[in-house]
Amino acid sequence: MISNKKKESSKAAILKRVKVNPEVAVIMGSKSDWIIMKEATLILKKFNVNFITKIISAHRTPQLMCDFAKNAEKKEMKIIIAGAGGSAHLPGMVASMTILPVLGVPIPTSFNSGLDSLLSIVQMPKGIPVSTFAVGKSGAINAALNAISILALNDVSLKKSLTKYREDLSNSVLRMKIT
Ligand code: AIR
Repeated sequence: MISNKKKESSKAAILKRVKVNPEVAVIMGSKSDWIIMKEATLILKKFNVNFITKIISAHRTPQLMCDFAKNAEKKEMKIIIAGAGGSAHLPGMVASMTILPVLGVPIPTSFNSGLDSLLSIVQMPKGIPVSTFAVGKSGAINAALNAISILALNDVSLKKSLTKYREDLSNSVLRMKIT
């Protein structure tokens, strides 16, 4: 027989664990992508969404990529944000090994400002989707906001925060003045 006190503490522990578990993974092909991908993490922090960050290169650490993608769901991840530049195969390859939503962020490169990254991520053949965002910081920010809107489907407080964020965005435009 478990006492009420014990019941309460085990309940609290489960709630705490659920809250602590990272729901979003922010992965990238190289440390050089961090300057862009950091923007996604700043948004996630702003909304109090727990996340992990990891450097995974599709062609330099293929085994790590497979292990990560195959275990992400078991680790209770809900969304993967993946940034890569050049021949940016990381988001597509990860998407091929998990049914979690993969949000791809094309990293700017010296080739046409990152057109190579954009096309590599956006041109997935049918069957394995990768949601693709703008090249660079806007893309990283929007990928995080999109992750939040997906999580908000089952999270009332996140939905409220997102609504407030949109209101603030509108107000910032209404306050704009041309002097
Ligand atoms: N990259 C790394 N492994 C696979 C890919 N596509 C990308 C990184 C980075 C670019 O190659 O995402 O944008 C250059 O990486 P580095 O390490 O040379 O700076």
